[in-house]
Amino acid sequence: MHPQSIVDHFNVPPAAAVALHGSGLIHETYIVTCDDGTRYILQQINHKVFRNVPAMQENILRVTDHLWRKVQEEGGDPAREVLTLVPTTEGRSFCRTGGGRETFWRMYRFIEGARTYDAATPAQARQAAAAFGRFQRRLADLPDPPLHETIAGFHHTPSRFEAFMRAAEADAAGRATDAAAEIDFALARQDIVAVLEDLAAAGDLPRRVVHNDTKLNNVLIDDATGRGLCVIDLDTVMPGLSVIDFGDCCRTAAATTAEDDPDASRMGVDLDMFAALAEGYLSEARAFLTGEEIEHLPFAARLITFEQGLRFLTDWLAGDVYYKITRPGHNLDRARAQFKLVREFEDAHETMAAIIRRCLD
Ligand code: ADP
Ligand code: GN1
Ligand code: MG
Repeated sequence: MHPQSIVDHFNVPPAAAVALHGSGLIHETYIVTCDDGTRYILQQINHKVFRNVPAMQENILRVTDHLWRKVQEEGGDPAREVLTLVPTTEGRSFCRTGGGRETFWRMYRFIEGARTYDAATPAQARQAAAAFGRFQRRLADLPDPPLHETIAGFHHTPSRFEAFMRAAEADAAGRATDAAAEIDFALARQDIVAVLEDLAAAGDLPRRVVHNDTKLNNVLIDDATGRGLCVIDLDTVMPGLSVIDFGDCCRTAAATTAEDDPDASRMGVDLDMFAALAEGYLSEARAFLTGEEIEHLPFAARLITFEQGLRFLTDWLAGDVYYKITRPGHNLDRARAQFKLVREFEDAHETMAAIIRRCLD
């Protein structure tokens, strides 16, 4: 199904142009420019990954409605600070096409005068982390019922570890030998996989409404003010651990190179960036975080990076079935870069803990 023909299913003026946009690994994102100059984001939803599209869209509607009210109460501009879904001509939050191959699509209003960054300055990193903290704060009183779990066990690291073990055992693509060093690296860290889940199960870490995909490029930064304007990519917003949001932001923003750098030796921790992220996140979140959550912020950066490395390695072993790739060996490069970052987070643990303490003074 061609994206241009999908635009007609949504309640927008006729479209003059549709162009691919963004660097996400799951969906296809397009910018739609209409004859009257208004712009929209059109996304083909990957429904192999998100198997219950109506439930996901229901979550997004509830979350954006709630955020809209919060931003209004705080005197902000909800049209720029909150994503707005565009309804279809039938008044639905997504469109489904039939035929031989079923496809699912949704549309958002384009937020003008802002952009996302794959790599940032410390000031932008501080703003992005503050935006994620604010996002958690504003959703703390989302009324019941709980949001749907859009991907089961999404950040349940023990399950991710089991999936990795099964993939290594099955060796479906005959690649395990090429990844022997990475498999050993992962097996040597089995003892960390359940740390946060055990604390959550014991009631020592609360489950909150969190974002769960806090890559730096999931915050729009305002061109004019440099402020972290709007948190986007809401597919995985659901109950989870606050510290994982902080950690995943560090995984991308405090890294010295891209998550898929083919030269893993370039990967390291930028402690100035880490300090900026900690300051930004805690400026919003320290008011509601428990002592146990604050204490686990540095460890969460390591754990979510390890989990991400496991997921890339699992996909490499399975034959590249989940993440988009643009070159042979892409997922193995990603796993290597993530595991190098895990090692660097391990070495920097005490310094990171001291930075967090300094932010609280
Ligand atoms: P993915 O899941 O593929 O990462 P995103 O929802 O993050 O998809 O969108 C991809 C990119 O499109 C973002 O990084 C951002 O640059 C841009 N984008 C998404 N939504 C909007 C919006 N409402 N306004 C402006 N730009 C947007
Ligand atoms: C995927 O769609 P995108 O690129 O924002 C993935 C995240 C990973 C990320 C790694 C639903 O996110 O969990 O952290 O790639 N999303 C899903 O870049 O699996
Ligand atoms: Mg994104």
